[in-house]
Order: sequence, then C-alpha cells, then structure tokens
Amino acid sequence: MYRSEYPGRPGRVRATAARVAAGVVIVVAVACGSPAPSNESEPAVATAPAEDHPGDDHGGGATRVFFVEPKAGATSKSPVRFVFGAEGITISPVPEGTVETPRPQIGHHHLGVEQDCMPGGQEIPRGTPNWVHFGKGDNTIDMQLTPGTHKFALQVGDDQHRTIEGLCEAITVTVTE
Ligand SMILES: [Cu+2]
Repeated sequence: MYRSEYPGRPGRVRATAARVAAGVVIVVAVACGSPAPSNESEPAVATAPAEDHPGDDHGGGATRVFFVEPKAGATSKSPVRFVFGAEGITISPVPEGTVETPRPQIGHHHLGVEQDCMPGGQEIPRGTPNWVHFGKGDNTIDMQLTPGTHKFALQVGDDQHRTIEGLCEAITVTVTE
C-alpha cells in the first residue's frame, strides 16, 4: 500500500510573530483577533467649535488621539495591553475595496513600534511589524515585548492609511520581565 506521508508544514499559522530586525522587540500582533468592536458602532460626533477659528485648539473641541494605557513613561510587564482613545474624530473600520476618497473626519488607529510620529499626509507603511494597522476600527492590542525601554507612536490614518496632521501621540514604556 502506498503511504504518502506528506511532510508538509503543520497547517497552522500562528499569530504572526513579527520580529523586528534588530531583535529588540518581538511583537505578537493579535490586532485582528478581536472580532467584536461593537463599542465602535456609535458614531462619535465630531463637534467643530462653531464660533472658533477652525484649527484653533481650545480645550472643548480639541481633536486628539492618546494612549488610554499604558501611560507615558509607565513600567509594565509583558504582555503589555495597549488601549487607544480618540476625541474629535470618528474611529471606524476601513471600507472594503479600493477607497477613492477617504471619508472626512474618520480614521483608524495605527501603532508604530519603535517609531516616532509621522508628518501629516503620509502613507503609513503596511506589511511591516513596525506599524500595526487597526483597520477593523478596534482600539486595543496585547503585545509581547522584550525587557527594556520601547517607543510607541499612536497615529491616526484615514481610509487610505494616510496620516492625519496632528493626530498622533508618542510615548515610551519600560518593560520588565
Ligand atoms: Cu491603516
């Protein structure tokens, strides 16, 4: 009897363990693992201050993005849970198919690992562990990180994954064992 033992790979692909070149950080990106971003169903109304100069940054109507956790300069054990917050802009899944025109006042999160904030209007790299896209509109990720101090940039991009001016925050986090 013919026995074909196919020595193929085990058919399981585990969550892409992306290794940053320098071996500094090992990121286990499970961004797409959370299937229920149901808390995003309610469109956050972007209130433009009616009587203020557009672009002026008054407390009430400020458009900003920020780390809910960890806090800037925090010390944390691995895995580190990241939670992102945004104000004045709606965080929403990227529409399927080719996006001809990005929807105004709408974006999604990106987490840059060992990255600084990017200038506005630039395309956020894809296919690299250095930038995790949260194209489903989600706002949290657990990351395995090596001990040491790491730098993260939380950057909002539009439906074409282009940075939106001013919508970024960068922090450092120190990871213990
Ligand atoms: Cu993106």
